[in-house]
Amino acid sequence: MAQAVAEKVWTGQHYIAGQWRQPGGEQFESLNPARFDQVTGVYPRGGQAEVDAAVSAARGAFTAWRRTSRVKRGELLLKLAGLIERDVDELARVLALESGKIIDEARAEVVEGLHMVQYVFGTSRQPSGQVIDSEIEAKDLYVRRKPRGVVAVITPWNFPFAVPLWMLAPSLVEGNTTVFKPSEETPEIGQRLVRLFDEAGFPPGTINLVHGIGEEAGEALARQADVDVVCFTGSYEVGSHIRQVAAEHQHKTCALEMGSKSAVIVCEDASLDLAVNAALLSAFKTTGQRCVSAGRVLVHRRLLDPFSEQLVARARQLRFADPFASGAFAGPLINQRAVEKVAYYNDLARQEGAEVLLDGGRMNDGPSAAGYFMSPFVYRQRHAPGKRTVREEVFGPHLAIVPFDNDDEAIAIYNDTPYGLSMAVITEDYRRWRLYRDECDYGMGYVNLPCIGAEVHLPFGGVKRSGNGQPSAAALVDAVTHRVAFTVNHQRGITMAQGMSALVPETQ
Ligand code: UN1
Repeated sequence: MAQAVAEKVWTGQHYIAGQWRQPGGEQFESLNPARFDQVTGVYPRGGQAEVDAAVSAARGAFTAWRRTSRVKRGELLLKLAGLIERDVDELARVLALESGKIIDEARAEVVEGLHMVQYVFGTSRQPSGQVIDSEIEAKDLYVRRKPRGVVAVITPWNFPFAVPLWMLAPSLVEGNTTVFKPSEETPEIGQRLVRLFDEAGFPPGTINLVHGIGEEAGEALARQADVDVVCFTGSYEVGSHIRQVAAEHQHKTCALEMGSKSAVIVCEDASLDLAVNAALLSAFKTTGQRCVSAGRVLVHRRLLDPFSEQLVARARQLRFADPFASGAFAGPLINQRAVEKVAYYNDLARQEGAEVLLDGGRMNDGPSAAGYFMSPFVYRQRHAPGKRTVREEVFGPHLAIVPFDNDDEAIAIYNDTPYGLSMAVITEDYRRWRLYRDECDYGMGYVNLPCIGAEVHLPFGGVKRSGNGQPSAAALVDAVTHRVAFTVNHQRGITMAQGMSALVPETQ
């Protein structure tokens, strides 16, 4: 067992039906990825029994919650926003310690979560439907969104505060009740968030928390028959499994955000400085561990040499260090499995004949050796059939520079992966970016920016293996509600639409 962190080790509890519960039984530890000899907390390892209890609590709370005024539900979110604002520093500290995200980024993530809560509060006095004219003058047609019921929220460690709020806040304001299973890598920040929901006064059962391992608690939650919607962000492998599990029940729907091989595309007329900055931020911020991180930068052959030179020179200077160290650009990877995966792809790039420009890898010197630190690996590689490193997701500081000769080729290369999440095009030509906008497969597109950094009042999701057509953040409302149609007649007799006769023969 690893050594305890000097300050107090956190202890986890489930939160079910408004009660904090600490059952005996198996537990799991969470480690500090920057100092993996430090245990940050110990958490109960939830399974079927806890999931069943949490889903039943959510079901029990549903009727009263959906009958509560939408405006009142929104007001609780306003309260929650105030509490997040009060605790920004402490939340950022917990997030950085547990996930390895540098403190500046951890803070930005807490702010992103806060923005989501503020945005959703703002929707609570917005229309929740439409009134539409009928072809019959005496009728009014209404469309109204209704909550689906119990929403399962299964979230990743790389955005352990903002992503749960993308899902929880819209679900709750629309009148659903929720069961939240945070990643086992980042249970503490998930629990801190639920403590704030509790403090804000959300009624018992509206939000429930079950800690546990993905294959156990996560699986049980996705499979639970009384769950209506599964919201999931994570890998394609787990997401596609969840999709199959959800399909076992007729009523269950899911909103999935999964892997990517996102890219920055540097056109021949690009501003070189801007292109290099955008590529560095896209590839190496968050140590390449955003779903939207760029694993590829496609570069017009005319700029290939100066771009590669500048990028490598600048990448060499980036400091991957403890999240609390001043001047850190990014922190460690999340765990040993992640380190092995990145090392595997670095080797594979060599085997596939890449020209390695910056030979990164595990950092074994000084304090870095005590954490999951890796430095950037940058290589040039032609796009060709069978080359895996330019198509598969790596989720770490591993960047392919891929040359192209014209826009059509760049678009073909960009689209030749199983994914479609995020794309940035760097160009000074307004005609050109429109072509990329329309021809590339993605969910989030950018011009003259990195391919990371979306704001919460946009839809967030992807196509192909990156999503299932149900984006999150501002668009999640579509996944957690259904739209009912309602027709009201204001005359005493009945007139049917489409010219159909409403005459019913009298009995003789
Ligand atoms: C993720 O990529 O896992 O767009 C979430 C961004 C952030 C969210 C990223 N707002 O980079």
